[in-house]
Amino acid sequence: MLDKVVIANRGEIALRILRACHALGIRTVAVHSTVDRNLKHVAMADESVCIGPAPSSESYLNMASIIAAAEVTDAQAIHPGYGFLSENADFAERVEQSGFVFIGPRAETIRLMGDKVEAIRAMKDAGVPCVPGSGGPLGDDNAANIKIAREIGYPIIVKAAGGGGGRGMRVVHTEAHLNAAIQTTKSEAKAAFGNDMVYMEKFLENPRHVEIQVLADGQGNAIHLGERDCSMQRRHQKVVEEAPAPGITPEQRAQIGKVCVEACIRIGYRGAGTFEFLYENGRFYFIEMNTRIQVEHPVTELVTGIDLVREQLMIAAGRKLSIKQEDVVLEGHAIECRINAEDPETFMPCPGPINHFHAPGGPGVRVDSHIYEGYRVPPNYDSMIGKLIVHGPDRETAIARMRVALSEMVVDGIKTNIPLQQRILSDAGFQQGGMNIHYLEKRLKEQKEKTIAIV
Ligand code: MV4
Repeated sequence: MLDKVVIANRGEIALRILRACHALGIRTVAVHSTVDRNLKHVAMADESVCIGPAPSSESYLNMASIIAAAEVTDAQAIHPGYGFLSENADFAERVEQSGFVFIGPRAETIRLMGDKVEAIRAMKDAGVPCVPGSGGPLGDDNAANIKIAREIGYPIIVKAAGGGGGRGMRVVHTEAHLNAAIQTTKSEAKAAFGNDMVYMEKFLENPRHVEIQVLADGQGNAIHLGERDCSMQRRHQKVVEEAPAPGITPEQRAQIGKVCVEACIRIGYRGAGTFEFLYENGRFYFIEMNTRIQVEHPVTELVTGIDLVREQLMIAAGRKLSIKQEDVVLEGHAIECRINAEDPETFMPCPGPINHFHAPGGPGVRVDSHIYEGYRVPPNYDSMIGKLIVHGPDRETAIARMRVALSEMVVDGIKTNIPLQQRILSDAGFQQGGMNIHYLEKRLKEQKEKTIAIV
């Protein structure tokens, strides 16, 4: 087993990784910025190293500082968590070249999945169903691009190969707007990602976001852990996630899961990974692969009973996967609400002091959070202060447990989105299940218009 791991992240995921390490008897090194010296996991870690000032560009994104921290503490491996350097192929490469284990896929795999055109090509070749599209980068020939779009059929979406997660895309409804949209997306992509390569897909108007969790050991073994529905989102930020996805049959799950597993084996995938699909009219369309542990991983953990971060550590230690596909049995239903330090109406971040904190509890309730009374949420990072995750024998029970848990939770001193989460959990559409990616934004717009009408 690994003996010492550097946790190259902060907040709830740093704490989550620390707990998984300690449960395996692995010592931990917390690396933190100056404003983060009071983080809960920093106090709990065996060692800690300050890696720079508050701006993440100088701390959590500072590759040299993080690798130096691994060197001075004589650690063996680096866990990047999510965000920050987690999907940076150059970082993974530098970590390995410095003699440490990067807890994630090979740098080459991260690079492949970071190029969305290449990722789609690789997945299509591996038999994964993709959105009808250009099947490659768009050239400068306007007439050729018009022809591609006609074949796909409008509306189409132009996406940057270097984008992902909702950055660098543009929907085109008619031929008259196509070439200008390609040019604009190209120049935005050049500025944002230093790469002006763009591609085209059929624009799916009302899909759901359904993603498949996989684990692979890079030694020829891979399994899938079913899917999560992440359609409840606002501006590409997920708000509520659940597993399993409402309405997906065991047969559909087994079929798409098998396809993902075969793709993992074919590309020599290693570690935890997520295949992101759009799901519309009963069909899955691959859009991207995430090569990291994700924020919403706990819902999969609760329905499968598998500790994903533990598995990441075991794989990084060179162990073969010990779980067989037939051992993966889904039980019940899990829901996660992201808890953010933000105004529940305006969504403005609200950093500040936590004067009072009561965590909910009871059967099937899990709180993944680093906050405590007296902690101050700094203004420098993402506003997520934790996740409330519940599990129950069925979706109705999970919803009931989440509503009670939200009502029990007290976070005083700052504004949080708990009131928003309560409204979502009480919403008829959410309760019905299977709403698409536009549902939450539509409901929020309706509510805002109503409020203005009253005032
Ligand atoms: C799409 C799409 C419709 N059709 N691609 C946005 C995030 C990025 N991962 C891909 N995204 C989309 N790609 C085609 N061909 C709609 C979206 C999309 C979306 C996807 C998942 C979750 C939320 C979303 C919100 C708006 C648009």
